[in-house]
Amino acid sequence: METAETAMPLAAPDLSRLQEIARQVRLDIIEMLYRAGSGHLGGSLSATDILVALFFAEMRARPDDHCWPERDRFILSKGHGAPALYAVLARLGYFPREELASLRQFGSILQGHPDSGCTPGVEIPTGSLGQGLSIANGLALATRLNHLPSRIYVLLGDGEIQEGQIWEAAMSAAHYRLDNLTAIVDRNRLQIDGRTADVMSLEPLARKWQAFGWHTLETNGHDFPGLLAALKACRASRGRPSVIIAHTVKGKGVSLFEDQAKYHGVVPNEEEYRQALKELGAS
Ligand SMILES: Cc1ncc(C[n+]2csc(CCOP(=O)(O)OP(=O)(O)O)c2C)c(N)n1
Repeated sequence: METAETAMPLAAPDLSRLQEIARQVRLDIIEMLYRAGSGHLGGSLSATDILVALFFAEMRARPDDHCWPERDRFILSKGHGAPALYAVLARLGYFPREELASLRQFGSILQGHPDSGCTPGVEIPTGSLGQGLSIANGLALATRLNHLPSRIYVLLGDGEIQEGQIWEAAMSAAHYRLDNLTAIVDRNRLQIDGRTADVMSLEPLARKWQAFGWHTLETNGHDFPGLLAALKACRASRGRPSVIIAHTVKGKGVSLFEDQAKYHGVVPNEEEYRQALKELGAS
Protein backbone atom coordinates (compact mmCIF):
# COMPACT_ATOMS: atom_id res chain seq x y z
CA MET A 1 0.00 0.00 0.00
CA GLU A 2 1.09 3.60 -0.52
CA THR A 3 2.56 5.63 2.27
CA ALA A 4 1.10 8.95 3.33
CA GLU A 5 4.35 10.71 2.47
CA THR A 6 4.28 9.90 -1.21
CA ALA A 7 0.58 9.94 -1.98
CA MET A 8 -1.86 12.76 -2.51
CA PRO A 9 -4.24 14.19 -1.40
CA LEU A 10 -2.03 16.78 0.20
CA ALA A 11 -2.64 17.37 3.86
CA ALA A 12 -5.13 20.19 4.58
CA PRO A 13 -5.21 21.96 1.21
CA ASP A 14 -4.51 25.62 1.62
CA LEU A 15 -7.26 27.48 -0.25
CA SER A 16 -5.18 30.52 -1.08
CA ARG A 17 -2.51 28.20 -2.46
CA LEU A 18 -5.07 26.50 -4.73
CA GLN A 19 -6.30 29.89 -5.93
CA GLU A 20 -2.76 30.97 -6.73
CA ILE A 21 -2.08 27.72 -8.63
CA ALA A 22 -5.30 28.26 -10.62
CA ARG A 23 -4.21 31.81 -11.49
CA GLN A 24 -0.86 30.50 -12.72
CA VAL A 25 -2.55 27.73 -14.70
CA ARG A 26 -4.81 30.30 -16.40
CA LEU A 27 -1.75 32.37 -17.30
CA ASP A 28 -0.11 29.26 -18.77
CA ILE A 29 -3.24 28.53 -20.82
CA ILE A 30 -3.31 32.05 -22.28
CA GLU A 31 0.41 31.91 -23.06
CA MET A 32 0.21 28.44 -24.65
CA LEU A 33 -2.73 29.28 -26.88
CA TYR A 34 -1.36 32.66 -27.93
CA ARG A 35 1.94 31.05 -28.94
CA ALA A 36 0.30 28.06 -30.65
CA GLY A 37 -2.12 30.27 -32.59
CA SER A 38 -4.89 27.70 -32.18
CA GLY A 39 -6.66 25.72 -29.48
CA HIS A 40 -9.64 25.86 -27.16
CA LEU A 41 -9.71 28.81 -24.80
CA GLY A 42 -13.15 29.02 -23.16
CA GLY A 43 -13.49 25.39 -22.06
CA SER A 44 -9.91 25.28 -20.76
CA LEU A 45 -10.53 28.29 -18.54
CA SER A 46 -13.90 26.99 -17.27
CA ALA A 47 -12.32 23.68 -16.24
CA THR A 48 -9.22 25.12 -14.55
CA ASP A 49 -10.44 25.22 -10.94
CA ILE A 50 -11.95 21.73 -11.22
CA LEU A 51 -8.61 20.34 -12.43
CA VAL A 52 -6.63 22.18 -9.77
CA ALA A 53 -8.94 20.87 -7.02
CA LEU A 54 -8.66 17.33 -8.36
CA PHE A 55 -4.93 17.17 -8.98
CA PHE A 56 -3.68 19.31 -6.10
CA ALA A 57 -6.09 18.31 -3.34
CA GLU A 58 -7.96 15.14 -4.16
CA MET A 59 -6.26 12.56 -6.35
CA ARG A 60 -3.58 10.15 -5.27
CA ALA A 61 -0.74 10.25 -7.76
CA ARG A 62 3.02 10.10 -8.08
CA PRO A 63 4.24 12.43 -10.81
CA ASP A 64 7.66 10.74 -10.73
CA ASP A 65 6.03 7.30 -11.12
CA HIS A 66 3.06 7.94 -13.36
CA CYS A 67 2.38 4.23 -13.90
CA TRP A 68 2.02 3.57 -10.15
CA PRO A 69 -0.73 0.89 -10.16
CA GLU A 70 -2.58 2.35 -7.16
CA ARG A 71 -2.85 5.85 -8.59
CA ASP A 72 -6.21 7.48 -9.13
CA ARG A 73 -7.10 7.91 -12.81
CA PHE A 74 -8.31 11.05 -14.53
CA ILE A 75 -9.93 11.13 -17.97
CA LEU A 76 -10.46 14.44 -19.74
CA SER A 77 -13.46 13.34 -21.76
CA LYS A 78 -13.83 16.92 -23.07
CA GLY A 79 -10.39 16.46 -24.61
CA HIS A 80 -10.32 19.88 -26.25
CA GLY A 81 -9.64 21.27 -22.75
CA ALA A 82 -6.13 19.79 -23.03
CA PRO A 83 -4.27 23.07 -22.39
CA ALA A 84 -5.67 23.19 -18.83
CA LEU A 85 -4.67 19.57 -18.20
CA TYR A 86 -1.16 20.12 -19.60
CA ALA A 87 -0.62 23.23 -17.47
CA VAL A 88 -1.65 21.28 -14.35
CA LEU A 89 0.49 18.23 -15.19
CA ALA A 90 3.54 20.43 -15.88
CA ARG A 91 3.11 22.23 -12.57
CA LEU A 92 3.03 18.86 -10.79
CA GLY A 93 6.27 17.81 -12.50
CA TYR A 94 5.01 15.17 -14.95
CA PHE A 95 7.17 16.89 -17.58
CA PRO A 96 9.22 20.11 -17.73
CA ARG A 97 7.19 23.34 -17.88
CA GLU A 98 9.22 24.47 -20.90
CA GLU A 99 7.30 21.86 -22.93
CA LEU A 100 4.18 24.03 -22.64
CA ALA A 101 5.68 26.33 -25.28
CA SER A 102 5.50 23.49 -27.82
CA LEU A 103 1.70 22.98 -27.65
CA ARG A 104 0.30 21.72 -30.96
CA GLN A 105 3.68 21.69 -32.71
CA PHE A 106 4.60 18.76 -34.92
CA GLY A 107 6.46 16.18 -32.78
CA SER A 108 5.58 17.88 -29.48
CA ILE A 109 4.64 15.77 -26.47
CA LEU A 110 1.63 18.12 -26.15
CA GLN A 111 -0.78 17.47 -28.98
CA GLY A 112 -3.97 19.46 -29.53
CA HIS A 113 -5.97 16.74 -27.78
CA PRO A 114 -4.67 14.44 -25.01
CA ASP A 115 -2.63 11.47 -26.20
CA SER A 116 -1.44 8.94 -23.62
CA GLY A 117 1.24 7.81 -26.08
CA CYS A 118 2.82 11.28 -26.00
CA THR A 119 2.23 12.89 -22.63
CA PRO A 120 3.20 11.60 -19.17
CA GLY A 121 0.18 11.78 -16.86
CA VAL A 122 -2.41 11.44 -19.64
CA GLU A 123 -4.21 8.12 -19.10
CA ILE A 124 -6.35 7.83 -22.22
CA PRO A 125 -6.46 9.56 -25.60
CA THR A 126 -9.58 11.73 -25.86
CA GLY A 127 -11.00 14.43 -28.09
CA SER A 128 -13.72 12.52 -29.86
CA LEU A 129 -16.47 13.61 -27.48
CA GLY A 130 -18.85 11.21 -25.78
CA GLN A 131 -16.49 8.33 -25.02
CA GLY A 132 -14.82 9.21 -21.71
CA LEU A 133 -17.53 7.96 -19.39
CA SER A 134 -17.58 4.54 -21.08
CA ILE A 135 -13.80 4.33 -20.69
CA ALA A 136 -14.11 5.42 -17.05
CA ASN A 137 -16.59 2.59 -16.47
CA GLY A 138 -14.05 0.10 -17.81
CA LEU A 139 -11.31 1.48 -15.59
CA ALA A 140 -13.60 1.46 -12.54
CA LEU A 141 -14.58 -2.16 -13.17
CA ALA A 142 -10.94 -3.16 -13.74
CA THR A 143 -9.71 -1.53 -10.54
CA ARG A 144 -12.49 -3.29 -8.64
CA LEU A 145 -11.57 -6.67 -10.17
CA ASN A 146 -7.91 -6.05 -9.33
CA HIS A 147 -8.78 -5.03 -5.74
CA LEU A 148 -7.03 -1.69 -6.21
CA PRO A 149 -7.91 1.33 -4.04
CA SER A 150 -7.84 3.67 -7.05
CA ARG A 151 -10.68 6.08 -7.80
CA ILE A 152 -11.62 7.10 -11.33
CA TYR A 153 -12.46 10.69 -12.24
CA VAL A 154 -13.85 11.87 -15.57
CA LEU A 155 -14.56 15.42 -16.70
CA LEU A 156 -17.44 15.87 -19.16
CA GLY A 157 -18.55 18.95 -21.09
CA ASP A 158 -22.21 19.92 -20.88
CA GLY A 159 -22.45 20.04 -24.68
CA GLU A 160 -20.72 16.67 -24.75
CA ILE A 161 -23.37 15.02 -22.60
CA GLN A 162 -25.94 15.59 -25.34
CA GLU A 163 -24.37 12.49 -26.91
CA GLY A 164 -26.27 9.23 -26.43
CA GLN A 165 -23.22 7.17 -25.49
CA ILE A 166 -22.94 9.19 -22.28
CA TRP A 167 -26.36 8.00 -21.14
CA GLU A 168 -25.65 4.37 -22.04
CA ALA A 169 -22.53 4.67 -19.89
CA ALA A 170 -24.51 6.38 -17.12
CA MET A 171 -26.91 3.45 -17.09
CA SER A 172 -24.04 0.92 -17.00
CA ALA A 173 -22.17 2.65 -14.18
CA ALA A 174 -25.26 2.57 -11.98
CA HIS A 175 -25.98 -1.05 -12.94
CA TYR A 176 -22.50 -2.10 -11.85
CA ARG A 177 -22.66 0.10 -8.74
CA LEU A 178 -19.37 1.80 -9.60
CA ASP A 179 -18.88 3.75 -6.39
CA ASN A 180 -15.19 4.24 -7.21
CA LEU A 181 -16.24 6.49 -10.12
CA THR A 182 -16.85 10.24 -10.01
CA ALA A 183 -17.99 12.15 -13.08
CA ILE A 184 -17.84 15.94 -13.12
CA VAL A 185 -19.88 17.98 -15.58
CA ASP A 186 -18.33 21.32 -16.54
CA ARG A 187 -21.69 23.09 -16.63
CA ASN A 188 -20.69 26.31 -18.38
CA ARG A 189 -23.98 26.39 -20.35
CA LEU A 190 -22.18 27.01 -23.65
CA GLN A 191 -21.05 24.62 -26.35
CA ILE A 192 -19.25 25.17 -29.67
CA ASP A 193 -21.90 27.32 -31.30
CA GLY A 194 -24.16 28.71 -28.62
CA ARG A 195 -26.06 28.05 -25.43
CA THR A 196 -26.82 24.46 -24.51
CA ALA A 197 -30.37 25.63 -23.71
CA ASP A 198 -30.82 26.67 -27.35
CA VAL A 199 -28.93 23.85 -29.08
CA MET A 200 -30.25 20.88 -27.05
CA SER A 201 -31.55 21.66 -23.60
CA LEU A 202 -30.30 19.54 -20.71
CA GLU A 203 -32.48 20.55 -17.81
CA PRO A 204 -33.52 19.20 -15.40
CA LEU A 205 -29.97 17.90 -15.44
CA ALA A 206 -29.54 16.87 -11.79
CA ARG A 207 -32.84 14.98 -11.87
CA LYS A 208 -31.72 13.12 -15.00
CA TRP A 209 -28.56 11.83 -13.30
CA GLN A 210 -30.58 10.93 -10.20
CA ALA A 211 -33.07 9.03 -12.35
CA PHE A 212 -30.16 7.08 -13.83
CA GLY A 213 -29.25 5.98 -10.29
CA TRP A 214 -26.37 8.34 -9.57
CA HIS A 215 -25.42 10.08 -6.33
CA THR A 216 -25.78 13.63 -7.63
CA LEU A 217 -24.26 16.84 -6.27
CA GLU A 218 -24.13 20.42 -7.52
CA THR A 219 -21.56 23.06 -6.70
CA ASN A 220 -19.96 26.23 -7.96
CA GLY A 221 -17.10 24.94 -10.11
CA HIS A 222 -14.89 27.93 -9.26
CA ASP A 223 -15.25 27.66 -5.48
CA PHE A 224 -12.59 25.46 -3.92
CA PRO A 225 -14.36 24.75 -0.60
CA GLY A 226 -17.48 23.70 -2.53
CA LEU A 227 -15.52 21.54 -4.97
CA LEU A 228 -13.49 19.87 -2.21
CA ALA A 229 -16.58 19.17 -0.10
CA ALA A 230 -18.34 17.63 -3.10
CA LEU A 231 -15.32 15.45 -3.94
CA LYS A 232 -15.14 14.32 -0.32
CA ALA A 233 -18.83 13.38 -0.36
CA CYS A 234 -18.28 11.36 -3.54
CA ARG A 235 -15.38 9.48 -1.96
CA ALA A 236 -17.57 8.60 1.04
CA SER A 237 -20.56 7.47 -1.04
CA ARG A 238 -21.19 3.72 -1.38
CA GLY A 239 -23.10 1.51 -3.80
CA ARG A 240 -23.54 3.91 -6.74
CA PRO A 241 -21.47 6.22 -8.93
CA SER A 242 -21.30 9.93 -8.18
CA VAL A 243 -21.63 12.97 -10.39
CA ILE A 244 -20.84 16.58 -9.56
CA ILE A 245 -22.56 19.19 -11.69
CA ALA A 246 -20.02 21.98 -11.43
CA HIS A 247 -21.52 25.33 -12.40
CA THR A 248 -18.83 27.26 -14.24
CA VAL A 249 -18.31 30.22 -16.54
CA LYS A 250 -16.79 29.57 -19.94
CA GLY A 251 -13.65 31.72 -20.30
CA LYS A 252 -13.49 32.22 -16.51
CA GLY A 253 -10.81 34.60 -15.26
CA VAL A 254 -10.64 37.07 -18.15
CA SER A 255 -13.65 39.38 -18.52
CA LEU A 256 -13.31 39.59 -22.33
CA PHE A 257 -13.69 35.84 -22.72
CA GLU A 258 -16.29 35.10 -20.05
CA ASP A 259 -19.59 33.54 -21.10
CA GLN A 260 -18.89 34.04 -24.83
CA ALA A 261 -19.47 31.14 -27.24
CA LYS A 262 -17.19 32.98 -29.67
CA TYR A 263 -14.08 32.12 -27.60
CA HIS A 264 -14.73 28.37 -27.66
CA GLY A 265 -11.94 27.68 -30.14
CA VAL A 266 -10.54 31.11 -30.87
CA VAL A 267 -7.21 32.25 -29.46
CA PRO A 268 -6.55 35.79 -28.20
CA ASN A 269 -5.17 38.41 -30.59
CA GLU A 270 -2.29 40.53 -29.35
CA GLU A 271 -4.46 43.15 -27.66
CA GLU A 272 -6.63 40.51 -25.97
CA TYR A 273 -3.51 38.60 -24.94
CA ARG A 274 -2.08 41.69 -23.22
CA GLN A 275 -5.37 42.45 -21.48
CA ALA A 276 -5.68 38.84 -20.30
CA LEU A 277 -2.18 38.88 -18.81
CA LYS A 278 -2.99 42.15 -17.04
CA GLU A 279 -6.27 40.89 -15.60
CA LEU A 280 -4.63 37.72 -14.37
CA GLY A 281 -1.91 39.75 -12.71
CA ALA A 282 1.06 38.58 -14.79
CA SER A 283 4.28 39.94 -13.35
C1 LIG B 1 -17.61 13.39 -31.48
C2 LIG B 1 -17.23 14.82 -31.60
N1 LIG B 1 -18.04 15.67 -32.28
C3 LIG B 1 -17.71 16.97 -32.41
C4 LIG B 1 -16.53 17.44 -31.89
C5 LIG B 1 -16.15 18.90 -32.09
N2 LIG B 1 -16.25 19.66 -30.85
C6 LIG B 1 -15.16 19.99 -30.14
S1 LIG B 1 -15.53 20.84 -28.75
C7 LIG B 1 -17.19 20.80 -29.11
C8 LIG B 1 -18.19 21.44 -28.18
C9 LIG B 1 -18.21 20.82 -26.84
O1 LIG B 1 -19.01 21.56 -25.96
P1 LIG B 1 -18.89 21.31 -24.41
O2 LIG B 1 -18.88 19.86 -24.16
O3 LIG B 1 -19.96 22.10 -23.74
O4 LIG B 1 -17.45 21.86 -24.10
P2 LIG B 1 -16.98 23.20 -23.35
O5 LIG B 1 -18.06 24.24 -23.52
O6 LIG B 1 -16.79 22.85 -21.93
O7 LIG B 1 -15.70 23.59 -24.03
C10 LIG B 1 -17.42 20.11 -30.29
C11 LIG B 1 -18.76 19.91 -30.88
C12 LIG B 1 -15.70 16.52 -31.22
N3 LIG B 1 -14.54 16.90 -30.66
N4 LIG B 1 -16.07 15.23 -31.06
